[in-house]
Amino acid sequence: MKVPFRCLASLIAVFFFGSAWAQPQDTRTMRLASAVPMDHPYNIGARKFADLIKERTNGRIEIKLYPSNQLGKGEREMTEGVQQGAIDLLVSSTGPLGGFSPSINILDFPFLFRDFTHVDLVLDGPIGRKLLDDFEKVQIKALAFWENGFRHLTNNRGPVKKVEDARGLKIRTMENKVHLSAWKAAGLNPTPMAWGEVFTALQQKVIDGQENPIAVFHSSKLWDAAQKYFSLTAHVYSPSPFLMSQKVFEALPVEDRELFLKTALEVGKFQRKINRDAEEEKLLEMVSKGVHVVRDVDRESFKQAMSPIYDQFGGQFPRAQIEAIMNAE
Ligand code: EAX
Repeated sequence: MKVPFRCLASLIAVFFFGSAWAQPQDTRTMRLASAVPMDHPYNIGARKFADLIKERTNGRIEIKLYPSNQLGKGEREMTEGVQQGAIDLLVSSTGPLGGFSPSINILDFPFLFRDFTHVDLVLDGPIGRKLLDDFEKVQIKALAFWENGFRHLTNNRGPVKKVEDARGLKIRTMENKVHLSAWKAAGLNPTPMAWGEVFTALQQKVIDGQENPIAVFHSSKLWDAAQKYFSLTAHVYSPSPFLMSQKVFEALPVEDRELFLKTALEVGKFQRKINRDAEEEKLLEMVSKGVHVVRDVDRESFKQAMSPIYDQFGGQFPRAQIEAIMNAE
Protein backbone atom coordinates (compact mmCIF):
# COMPACT_ATOMS: atom_id res chain seq x y z
CA MET A 1 0.00 0.00 0.00
CA LYS A 2 1.51 3.31 -1.12
CA VAL A 3 1.47 5.99 1.70
CA PRO A 4 0.95 9.48 0.18
CA PHE A 5 4.08 11.65 0.68
CA ARG A 6 2.26 14.42 2.64
CA CYS A 7 1.05 12.12 5.39
CA LEU A 8 4.47 10.44 5.46
CA ALA A 9 6.02 13.90 5.96
CA SER A 10 3.67 14.75 8.79
CA LEU A 11 4.17 11.38 10.46
CA ILE A 12 7.96 11.92 10.40
CA ALA A 13 7.46 15.49 11.74
CA VAL A 14 5.24 14.29 14.63
CA PHE A 15 7.85 11.63 15.43
CA PHE A 16 10.72 14.10 15.43
CA PHE A 17 9.07 17.25 16.66
CA GLY A 18 6.10 15.64 18.48
CA SER A 19 6.56 17.61 21.66
CA ALA A 20 7.55 20.75 19.78
CA TRP A 21 4.46 20.56 17.62
CA ALA A 22 2.29 19.95 20.64
CA GLN A 23 3.83 23.12 22.00
CA PRO A 24 1.47 26.14 21.69
CA GLN A 25 2.65 28.14 18.71
CA ASP A 26 3.43 31.43 20.43
CA THR A 27 3.50 31.56 24.20
CA ARG A 28 3.60 34.97 25.70
CA THR A 29 4.05 36.21 29.27
CA MET A 30 2.08 39.08 30.77
CA ARG A 31 2.76 40.96 34.02
CA LEU A 32 -0.05 41.54 36.56
CA ALA A 33 0.75 44.13 39.23
CA SER A 34 -0.75 45.22 42.55
CA ALA A 35 0.18 47.32 45.59
CA VAL A 36 -0.58 44.65 48.18
CA PRO A 37 1.05 41.38 49.37
CA MET A 38 0.38 37.93 47.89
CA ASP A 39 -2.05 36.88 50.64
CA HIS A 40 -4.35 39.85 49.91
CA PRO A 41 -7.62 38.92 48.07
CA TYR A 42 -6.42 40.94 45.05
CA ASN A 43 -3.71 38.36 44.50
CA ILE A 44 -5.83 35.36 45.34
CA GLY A 45 -8.05 36.62 42.52
CA ALA A 46 -5.03 37.34 40.32
CA ARG A 47 -3.67 33.82 40.88
CA LYS A 48 -7.06 32.37 39.87
CA PHE A 49 -7.20 34.60 36.79
CA ALA A 50 -3.70 33.60 35.70
CA ASP A 51 -4.46 29.90 36.13
CA LEU A 52 -7.74 30.14 34.20
CA ILE A 53 -6.19 32.11 31.33
CA LYS A 54 -3.32 29.59 31.05
CA GLU A 55 -5.77 26.68 31.08
CA ARG A 56 -8.19 28.29 28.63
CA THR A 57 -5.45 29.25 26.18
CA ASN A 58 -3.79 25.82 26.43
CA GLY A 59 -0.73 27.47 27.90
CA ARG A 60 -0.38 30.11 25.16
CA ILE A 61 -0.67 32.97 27.70
CA GLU A 62 1.26 32.92 30.96
CA ILE A 63 0.56 35.63 33.57
CA LYS A 64 3.16 36.43 36.22
CA LEU A 65 2.16 38.26 39.42
CA TYR A 66 4.04 41.30 40.80
CA PRO A 67 2.55 42.15 44.22
CA SER A 68 3.60 44.75 46.82
CA ASN A 69 4.41 47.61 44.44
CA GLN A 70 7.19 45.65 42.70
CA LEU A 71 6.37 47.47 39.44
CA GLY A 72 5.88 50.98 40.85
CA LYS A 73 5.84 53.17 43.98
CA GLY A 74 2.04 53.02 44.12
CA GLU A 75 -1.17 52.61 42.15
CA ARG A 76 -0.89 55.97 40.35
CA GLU A 77 2.56 55.13 38.97
CA MET A 78 1.47 51.60 38.02
CA THR A 79 -1.66 52.92 36.27
CA GLU A 80 0.62 55.14 34.17
CA GLY A 81 2.55 51.96 33.37
CA VAL A 82 -0.67 50.32 32.15
CA GLN A 83 -1.50 53.37 30.04
CA GLN A 84 1.95 53.21 28.40
CA GLY A 85 1.71 49.45 27.88
CA ALA A 86 4.69 48.78 30.20
CA ILE A 87 2.43 46.89 32.60
CA ASP A 88 -0.12 44.50 31.11
CA LEU A 89 -2.56 44.12 34.02
CA LEU A 90 -3.20 45.88 37.36
CA VAL A 91 -5.65 45.49 40.23
CA SER A 92 -6.00 48.96 41.69
CA SER A 93 -8.27 50.75 44.13
CA THR A 94 -10.04 53.79 42.75
CA GLY A 95 -7.61 55.88 44.85
CA PRO A 96 -5.64 57.71 42.11
CA LEU A 97 -7.85 56.62 39.18
CA GLY A 98 -9.96 59.80 39.13
CA GLY A 99 -6.82 61.46 37.80
CA PHE A 100 -7.10 59.21 34.73
CA SER A 101 -10.87 58.70 34.29
CA PRO A 102 -12.68 61.41 36.31
CA SER A 103 -16.10 59.72 36.27
CA ILE A 104 -14.82 56.90 38.52
CA ASN A 105 -14.57 59.32 41.47
CA ILE A 106 -18.37 59.11 41.87
CA LEU A 107 -17.80 55.78 43.64
CA ASP A 108 -15.59 57.48 46.25
CA PHE A 109 -18.39 59.39 47.96
CA PRO A 110 -18.90 58.39 51.60
CA PHE A 111 -21.97 56.39 52.63
CA LEU A 112 -23.01 55.86 48.99
CA PHE A 113 -23.67 52.09 49.39
CA ARG A 114 -25.91 50.37 51.96
CA ASP A 115 -24.19 46.98 51.82
CA PHE A 116 -22.42 44.45 49.55
CA THR A 117 -25.66 43.46 47.78
CA HIS A 118 -26.21 47.11 46.83
CA VAL A 119 -22.59 47.31 45.66
CA ASP A 120 -22.96 44.30 43.33
CA LEU A 121 -26.26 45.62 41.97
CA VAL A 122 -24.64 48.90 40.88
CA LEU A 123 -21.17 47.71 39.83
CA ASP A 124 -22.46 44.74 37.82
CA GLY A 125 -25.15 46.90 36.19
CA PRO A 126 -25.15 49.60 33.48
CA ILE A 127 -23.78 52.30 35.82
CA GLY A 128 -20.76 50.14 36.64
CA ARG A 129 -20.15 49.12 33.03
CA LYS A 130 -20.24 52.75 31.87
CA LEU A 131 -17.69 53.76 34.51
CA LEU A 132 -15.39 50.94 33.35
CA ASP A 133 -15.83 51.79 29.66
CA ASP A 134 -14.93 55.45 30.34
CA PHE A 135 -11.31 54.31 30.88
CA GLU A 136 -10.98 53.59 27.15
CA LYS A 137 -10.75 57.35 26.60
CA VAL A 138 -7.36 57.19 28.33
CA GLN A 139 -5.95 54.04 26.69
CA ILE A 140 -6.91 51.73 29.56
CA LYS A 141 -9.19 48.70 29.23
CA ALA A 142 -11.06 48.29 32.52
CA LEU A 143 -12.15 44.64 32.40
CA ALA A 144 -14.21 44.28 35.60
CA PHE A 145 -14.70 45.42 39.18
CA TRP A 146 -12.81 43.43 41.76
CA GLU A 147 -12.95 44.49 45.40
CA ASN A 148 -10.99 46.26 48.08
CA GLY A 149 -13.91 46.51 50.52
CA PHE A 150 -15.55 48.93 52.93
CA ARG A 151 -12.89 51.22 54.40
CA HIS A 152 -12.40 51.73 58.13
CA LEU A 153 -10.48 54.31 60.17
CA THR A 154 -7.46 53.23 62.21
CA ASN A 155 -5.16 55.21 64.50
CA ASN A 156 -2.52 55.08 67.25
CA ARG A 157 -4.11 57.67 69.61
CA GLY A 158 -7.27 56.04 71.01
CA PRO A 159 -10.59 54.29 70.34
CA VAL A 160 -12.82 56.25 67.92
CA LYS A 161 -16.56 55.73 68.40
CA LYS A 162 -17.91 58.99 66.99
CA VAL A 163 -16.46 61.63 64.68
CA GLU A 164 -15.64 63.94 67.59
CA ASP A 165 -13.18 61.30 68.88
CA ALA A 166 -11.23 61.54 65.60
CA ARG A 167 -11.00 65.33 65.33
CA GLY A 168 -7.46 66.58 64.73
CA LEU A 169 -6.06 63.17 63.80
CA LYS A 170 -3.40 63.40 61.09
CA ILE A 171 -4.29 60.60 58.69
CA ARG A 172 -3.10 59.32 55.35
CA THR A 173 -5.61 59.10 52.56
CA MET A 174 -5.28 57.84 49.02
CA GLU A 175 -4.40 60.41 46.36
CA ASN A 176 -8.10 61.12 45.95
CA LYS A 177 -9.76 64.55 46.07
CA VAL A 178 -13.15 63.19 47.24
CA HIS A 179 -11.60 61.32 50.17
CA LEU A 180 -9.43 64.29 51.12
CA SER A 181 -12.46 66.60 51.18
CA ALA A 182 -14.54 64.13 53.19
CA TRP A 183 -11.95 63.90 55.96
CA LYS A 184 -11.34 67.65 56.00
CA ALA A 185 -15.10 68.16 56.38
CA ALA A 186 -15.04 65.69 59.30
CA GLY A 187 -12.41 67.80 61.09
CA LEU A 188 -9.41 65.55 60.59
CA ASN A 189 -6.05 66.49 59.05
CA PRO A 190 -5.75 64.27 55.93
CA THR A 191 -2.64 63.98 53.76
CA PRO A 192 -2.50 62.09 50.43
CA MET A 193 0.26 59.45 50.12
CA ALA A 194 1.10 56.46 47.91
CA TRP A 195 0.44 53.16 49.71
CA GLY A 196 4.09 52.12 49.49
CA GLU A 197 5.06 54.97 51.85
CA VAL A 198 2.40 54.48 54.55
CA PHE A 199 3.89 51.77 56.76
CA THR A 200 7.07 53.76 57.44
CA ALA A 201 5.14 57.03 57.91
CA LEU A 202 2.99 55.30 60.56
CA GLN A 203 6.00 53.74 62.29
CA GLN A 204 7.78 57.12 62.39
CA LYS A 205 4.55 58.78 63.60
CA VAL A 206 4.60 61.24 60.68
CA ILE A 207 0.90 60.37 60.58
CA ASP A 208 -1.39 59.09 63.38
CA GLY A 209 -3.59 56.89 61.25
CA GLN A 210 -5.03 55.79 57.94
CA GLU A 211 -8.16 54.21 56.53
CA ASN A 212 -8.47 50.96 54.59
CA PRO A 213 -10.48 47.75 54.35
CA ILE A 214 -9.78 44.87 56.77
CA ALA A 215 -7.82 42.88 54.15
CA VAL A 216 -5.32 45.70 53.49
CA PHE A 217 -4.78 46.30 57.24
CA HIS A 218 -4.38 42.55 57.82
CA SER A 219 -2.15 41.71 54.83
CA SER A 220 0.10 44.72 55.57
CA LYS A 221 0.27 43.84 59.31
CA LEU A 222 -0.41 47.43 60.37
CA TRP A 223 -0.47 46.34 64.02
CA ASP A 224 3.36 46.40 63.60
CA ALA A 225 3.07 50.08 62.60
CA ALA A 226 1.52 51.16 65.91
CA GLN A 227 -2.04 51.04 64.58
CA LYS A 228 -3.68 49.86 67.81
CA TYR A 229 -7.21 51.18 67.23
CA PHE A 230 -9.45 49.92 64.40
CA SER A 231 -12.93 51.50 64.14
CA LEU A 232 -15.49 49.83 61.89
CA THR A 233 -16.57 53.13 60.29
CA ALA A 234 -17.35 51.59 56.87
CA HIS A 235 -17.40 55.24 55.73
CA VAL A 236 -16.87 54.42 52.04
CA TYR A 237 -16.89 51.39 49.77
CA SER A 238 -13.67 50.85 47.81
CA PRO A 239 -14.04 49.03 44.47
CA SER A 240 -10.95 47.85 42.57
CA PRO A 241 -11.10 48.05 38.80
CA PHE A 242 -9.10 45.28 37.12
CA LEU A 243 -7.21 47.21 34.47
CA MET A 244 -5.43 46.14 31.29
CA SER A 245 -3.25 48.03 28.85
CA GLN A 246 -5.53 48.92 25.91
CA LYS A 247 -2.60 48.40 23.54
CA VAL A 248 -2.03 44.87 24.83
CA PHE A 249 -5.76 44.10 24.85
CA GLU A 250 -6.31 45.27 21.29
CA ALA A 251 -3.27 43.33 20.06
CA LEU A 252 -4.93 40.10 21.21
CA PRO A 253 -6.97 38.00 18.75
CA VAL A 254 -10.72 38.59 19.21
CA GLU A 255 -11.34 35.25 20.93
CA ASP A 256 -8.65 36.04 23.52
CA ARG A 257 -10.16 39.46 24.19
CA GLU A 258 -13.52 37.84 24.86
CA LEU A 259 -11.80 35.29 27.08
CA PHE A 260 -10.03 38.00 29.13
CA LEU A 261 -13.29 39.93 29.60
CA LYS A 262 -15.33 36.84 30.51
CA THR A 263 -12.68 35.48 32.90
CA ALA A 264 -12.15 38.88 34.55
CA LEU A 265 -15.89 39.17 35.30
CA GLU A 266 -16.04 35.59 36.55
CA VAL A 267 -13.02 36.00 38.83
CA GLY A 268 -14.42 39.35 40.02
CA LYS A 269 -17.33 37.52 41.64
CA PHE A 270 -14.99 34.90 43.12
CA GLN A 271 -12.61 37.58 44.43
CA ARG A 272 -15.34 39.64 46.09
CA LYS A 273 -16.69 36.54 47.83
CA ILE A 274 -13.34 35.46 49.26
CA ASN A 275 -12.70 39.02 50.42
CA ARG A 276 -16.04 39.25 52.24
CA ASP A 277 -15.99 35.74 53.70
CA ALA A 278 -12.57 36.28 55.29
CA GLU A 279 -13.24 39.61 57.04
CA GLU A 280 -14.53 38.34 60.41
CA GLU A 281 -11.72 35.81 60.81
CA LYS A 282 -9.14 38.51 60.02
CA LEU A 283 -10.71 40.86 62.60
CA LEU A 284 -10.38 38.16 65.25
CA GLU A 285 -6.74 37.60 64.30
CA MET A 286 -6.11 41.34 64.55
CA VAL A 287 -7.58 41.32 68.06
CA SER A 288 -5.18 38.48 68.93
CA LYS A 289 -2.36 40.80 67.75
CA GLY A 290 -3.47 43.42 70.28
CA VAL A 291 -5.60 45.59 68.03
CA HIS A 292 -8.59 47.24 69.79
CA VAL A 293 -11.50 46.83 67.35
CA VAL A 294 -14.37 49.30 67.88
CA ARG A 295 -17.52 47.69 66.47
CA ASP A 296 -20.26 50.03 67.84
CA VAL A 297 -19.20 53.11 65.86
CA ASP A 298 -21.68 56.02 65.59
CA ARG A 299 -21.53 55.97 61.78
CA GLU A 300 -24.27 58.63 61.55
CA SER A 301 -21.90 61.16 63.17
CA PHE A 302 -19.39 60.56 60.35
CA LYS A 303 -22.13 60.66 57.70
CA GLN A 304 -23.38 64.03 58.93
CA ALA A 305 -19.88 65.48 59.23
CA MET A 306 -18.89 64.40 55.69
CA SER A 307 -22.20 65.28 53.94
CA PRO A 308 -21.18 68.86 52.92
CA ILE A 309 -18.91 67.43 50.21
CA TYR A 310 -21.92 66.34 48.14
CA ASP A 311 -22.69 69.99 47.39
CA GLN A 312 -18.98 70.81 47.15
CA PHE A 313 -18.68 68.41 44.17
CA GLY A 314 -22.22 69.06 42.92
CA GLY A 315 -20.91 70.59 39.70
CA GLN A 316 -18.97 67.47 38.65
CA PHE A 317 -21.33 64.94 40.25
CA PRO A 318 -24.92 66.24 40.18
CA ARG A 319 -27.27 65.00 42.93
CA ALA A 320 -29.26 62.99 40.37
CA GLN A 321 -26.21 60.87 39.47
CA ILE A 322 -25.41 60.26 43.14
CA GLU A 323 -29.02 59.36 43.95
CA ALA A 324 -29.20 56.99 40.98
CA ILE A 325 -26.55 54.96 42.81
CA MET A 326 -27.81 55.52 46.37
CA ASN A 327 -31.40 54.58 45.53
CA ALA A 328 -30.61 51.61 43.27
CA GLU A 329 -32.78 48.67 44.36
O1 EAX B 1 -5.61 49.05 46.75
O2 EAX B 1 -3.91 52.88 48.69
C1 EAX B 1 -4.78 52.31 49.33
O3 EAX B 1 -5.15 52.65 50.47
C2 EAX B 1 -5.45 51.12 48.71
O4 EAX B 1 -6.54 50.71 49.48
C3 EAX B 1 -4.44 50.00 48.61
O5 EAX B 1 -3.39 50.43 47.83
C4 EAX B 1 -5.06 48.78 47.98
